[in-house]
Amino acid sequence: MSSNENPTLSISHELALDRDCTTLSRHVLQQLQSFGPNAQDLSALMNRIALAGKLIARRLSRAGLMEDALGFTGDVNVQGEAVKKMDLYANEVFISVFKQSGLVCRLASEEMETPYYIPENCPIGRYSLLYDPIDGSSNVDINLNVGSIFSIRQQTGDDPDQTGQDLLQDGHQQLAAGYILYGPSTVLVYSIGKGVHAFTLDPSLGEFILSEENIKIPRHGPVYSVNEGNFWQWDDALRDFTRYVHRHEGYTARYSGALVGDIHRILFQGGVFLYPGTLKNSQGKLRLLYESAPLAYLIEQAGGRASTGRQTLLDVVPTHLHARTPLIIGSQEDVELVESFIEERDRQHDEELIPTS
Ligand code: AHM
Ligand code: MG
Repeated sequence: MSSNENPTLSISHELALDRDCTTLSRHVLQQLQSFGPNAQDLSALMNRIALAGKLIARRLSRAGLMEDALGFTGDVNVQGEAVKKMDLYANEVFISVFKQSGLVCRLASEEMETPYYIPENCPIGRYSLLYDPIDGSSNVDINLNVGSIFSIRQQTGDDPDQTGQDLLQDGHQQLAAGYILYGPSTVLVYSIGKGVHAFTLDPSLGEFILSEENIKIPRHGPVYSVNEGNFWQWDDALRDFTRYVHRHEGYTARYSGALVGDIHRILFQGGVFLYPGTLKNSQGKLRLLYESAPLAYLIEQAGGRASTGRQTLLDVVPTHLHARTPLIIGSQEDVELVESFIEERDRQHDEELIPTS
């Protein structure tokens, strides 16, 4: 070392450089400690998801200046919801990115009634990508945060009528899951069953760079995140929980209208997100395969809990591709608190049913 070199400075430079070099694909390989074919596949799949995220982030960042980027298409999707131009664009981005990958045989999303097959990838690929291309679409036209949610599953059976029947399995079958949050910066959070890690898009490099490794959700947090406008439509247990947080110090409400943003906050700060069943939709609004299950996988990997209120969310087997479930997700203690209100009301209900002699 020359006499004018500062050792502390050079160590911190080295660390910074090392961090700058931890790209998503390298991280996947490091996590799996392998360069074998499966590890290469997962690394390539994550790389493709990252590319889709970059393309969507680019369009979102300029949407207000473009003709035809914002607003509705005039169509209604399989869920009966009005489709936005960004929904359609993002859905097509994922398809086109994976068409070229050679790895994914089919894609299933919120915007398509049945899975989209890429026959030329099927003999070798046999991975399925399930995704919500733009989650929180109501935020798009007002320049607030939105997200994409993704889940990768290995195709285990044949699907002769191409309706995705073999995808109707529980959430433990996911190989990888995560989300991309399009906020002040674009952040990709993922898990391949080895912890939860966040990458921030560095626009000058055009790369997602590791920004937070092994994220652990606090066991308890102050946030409760729910659309309280639906209070009148909830059952008593959910009203009991809401009254509880209103009457106890230490809780604060946060609800952005985009699940990904709300979950991101809870992942880092702790708390609970709820989308329970309502009078209009007994199973709530959120779809299991490409919204709730991937987020449940991620939150469990971070040490949290996800539940329908009566069942661990990852245990739920959907009855159809676009099946919905109530979702209660976040810090272990806060989810358990909500579950305790449900259990108590169920107990009272059972007691009422017992005939008195
Ligand atoms: P989307 O995927 O069609 O945008 O719907 C899902 C979104 C979630 O991001 C969000 O938590 C929820 O819908 C908000 O719904 P509501 O307006 O009923 O509170
Ligand atoms: Mg959604």
